[in-house]
Amino acid sequence: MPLETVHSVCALDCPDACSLLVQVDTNTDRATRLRGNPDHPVTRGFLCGKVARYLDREYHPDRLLYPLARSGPKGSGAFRRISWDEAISTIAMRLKDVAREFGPESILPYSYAGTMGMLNGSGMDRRFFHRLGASRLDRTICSSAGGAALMAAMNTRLGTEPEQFPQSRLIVAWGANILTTNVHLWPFIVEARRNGARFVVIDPIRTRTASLADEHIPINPGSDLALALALAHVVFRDGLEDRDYCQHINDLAEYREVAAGMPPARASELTGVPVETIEALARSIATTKPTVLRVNYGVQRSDRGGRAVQAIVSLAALTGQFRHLGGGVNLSTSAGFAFNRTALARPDLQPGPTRLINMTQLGHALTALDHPPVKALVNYNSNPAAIAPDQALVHRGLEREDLFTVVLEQFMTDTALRADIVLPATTFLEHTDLYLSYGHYYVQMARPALPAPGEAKSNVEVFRLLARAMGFTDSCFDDTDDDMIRQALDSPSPYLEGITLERLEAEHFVRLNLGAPSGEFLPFAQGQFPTTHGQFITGGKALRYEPPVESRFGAGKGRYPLELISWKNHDSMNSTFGNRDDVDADTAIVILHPDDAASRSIADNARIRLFNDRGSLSAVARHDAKHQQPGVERATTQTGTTRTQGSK
Ligand SMILES: Nc1nc2c(c(=O)[nH]1)N[C@H]1C(S)=C(S)[C@@H](COP(=O)(O)OP(=O)(O)OC[C@H]3O[C@@H](n4cnc5c(=O)[nH]c(N)nc54)[C@H](O)[C@@H]3O)O[C@H]1N2
Ligand SMILES: Nc1nc2c(c(=O)[nH]1)N[C@H]1C(S)=C(S)[C@@H](COP(=O)(O)OP(=O)(O)OC[C@H]3O[C@@H](n4cnc5c(=O)[nH]c(N)nc54)[C@H](O)[C@@H]3O)O[C@H]1N2
Ligand code: SF4
Ligand SMILES: [Mo]
Repeated sequence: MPLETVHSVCALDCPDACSLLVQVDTNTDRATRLRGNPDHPVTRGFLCGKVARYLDREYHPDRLLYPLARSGPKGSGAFRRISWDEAISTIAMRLKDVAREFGPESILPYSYAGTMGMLNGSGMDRRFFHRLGASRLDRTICSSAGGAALMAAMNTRLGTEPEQFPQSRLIVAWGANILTTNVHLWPFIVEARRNGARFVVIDPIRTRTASLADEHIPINPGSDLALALALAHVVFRDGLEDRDYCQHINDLAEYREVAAGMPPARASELTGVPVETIEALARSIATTKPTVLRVNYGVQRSDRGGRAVQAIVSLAALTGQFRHLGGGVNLSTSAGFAFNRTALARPDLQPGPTRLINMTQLGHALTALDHPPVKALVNYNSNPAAIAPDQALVHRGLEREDLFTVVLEQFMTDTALRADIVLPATTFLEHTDLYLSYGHYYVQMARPALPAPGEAKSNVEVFRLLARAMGFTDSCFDDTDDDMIRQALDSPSPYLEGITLERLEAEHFVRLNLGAPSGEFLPFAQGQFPTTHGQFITGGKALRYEPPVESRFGAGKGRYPLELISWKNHDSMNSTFGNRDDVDADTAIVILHPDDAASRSIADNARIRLFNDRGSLSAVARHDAKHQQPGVERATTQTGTTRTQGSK
């Protein structure tokens, strides 16, 4: 069997952005093996469990192969095969009609990070919708609060390199389930611990990461801001701050004042963390150099979660951790990838100002928005019927007979099922793209390793075809994939200097030009934050703690007694892989403490209904005293495919 090895990149929404090797049988053009590329300095040749089996998804018999048009009532699943010509001309005609009658803002694109590829995720699609004058989508569903926190504190989104973690002496995973969502950081943590580092996890749940820590600090959900302030309180009170480094903090006096208002005893009541634990952790962070705080997106998913992140990042400034290799904070590295997004997305093509619709409010947008109403939805790289909040309302909107919905998909998702036209999409193994990472500092590019099955096309190609059918003659719609990669790399940022398509093609991954070799990037050692005064901003008074409204201490307290955490499923990626049997088997499980179960007479494995004012969820109850605190429930819900639709 003649074999060839092709380089690729995992495009899933994951900080690791793994470098991949695909072994292809050149007689059949079929992949025979998929593995991690051992040469990548961060992802180092192993894969997570999800993608180790990606070829099962690639060759799954349920892959969409041909364009489909709805042939029954909305959502009934009745479709007929149509040609690409018919699909494209129908879509163009309907979009033109809708634009003529209701204005182009009645058309809404809906996409997120099904692929992290720049061309297929924020390239030709953006050009198309800008030129059309469609409503713009505010892509808020995941990381906006945390991103805003980094911007407020440092005016950039940079984080400690994974390669530096072995030098850390104290690693705090704060709302970060590393073994499940960012597994390539783990070997660096193992190395650090071998060198004597302590590993502490702050998480309401005893996750698999927490159970392997030196110390797990369970915390009440949404109370991290109180903990972070109490830690600062102890540091100030005991004079443990890094005085020299504090010169780089813009609002130090205000920060001290706010922290003074959160003594450990008060924080202990709010967070459930014992006073002694708070005192010890504060001392340990202040006196252990270097300490690195790995914060992930768990923390920012509650009221004032952004401020909680800002308070956590502030601890690193207060204790001078930014000075040291192996110190600081790692939430995101994405600002390193200063691609020329204007050239990619061409916002200048917009005919004028257009409205912005928050993607988390899709249900409202589809059912209540007026002037103009949303009359056409073009969905790609996302599965809103499964992942968008207020799901019942989203489904009601998607099922409107007068809504024209186009879905570009690899599988018949819950969203595709409710479409008028479904277009078969390529996977990242089948198209060209350029990749950033939000967990390391290597730019990557991938060429198709495998042929597209059936008549599947890349998003880039589909939006090119649609642009032509709409009569858009701007030359940017003729750009090839390579043209677009060159345009994206043509950036004024020094980080991208010297990084060309040719280099990416030859080297597959290229380190950003950060002015320091791997493991030595220390941008804030002398302050020099890209803020107005070059100083770090804690937020001062804005860090005031208020319990989340729906938490046990919030304004709505007592209304509902339990707090629910929807953490990430180990075996799937948001709703992707939801069609796998083993993932499905683990779907819609609510894990609760036996005390909470007993007081409600809920037996282990009983089918239960979980509800609040917004909706309800049918799930199987599991008792767990080892990993669970009383009062905190944990749900894994997939609802990824037709098989599991409606379970949330
Ligand atoms: N296997 C797998 N990997 C993934 C994904 C997936 O679906 N599956 N999704 C990807 C995506 S899109 C993202 S955004 C990342 C997310 O990656 P993470 O942020 O690491 O994942 P989460 O499970 O959302 O949250 C992390 C931890 O925060 C905890 N947590 C929840 N609320 C709080 C709180 O109030 N305070 C504290 N301290 N902790 C809290 C949760 O119990 C969880 O263990 O993962 C990416 N990787
Ligand atoms: N139930 C549930 N809801 C969630 C989450 C969860 O874990 N569970 N996570 C939350 C978070 S943190 C996030 S970031 C969002 C994520 O929400 P989404 O970004 O919608 O993520 P997925 O559910 O994985 O859906 C991505 C879809 O894109 C498709 N896709 C992948 N590549 C391509 C491509 O190249 N072209 C086209 N046309 N399609 C492609 C995949 O087949 C998949 O159906 O969801 C949020 N909501
Ligand atoms: S999902 Fe993340 S860890 Fe898994 S292969 Fe992709 S980039 Fe790597
Ligand atoms: Mo996310």
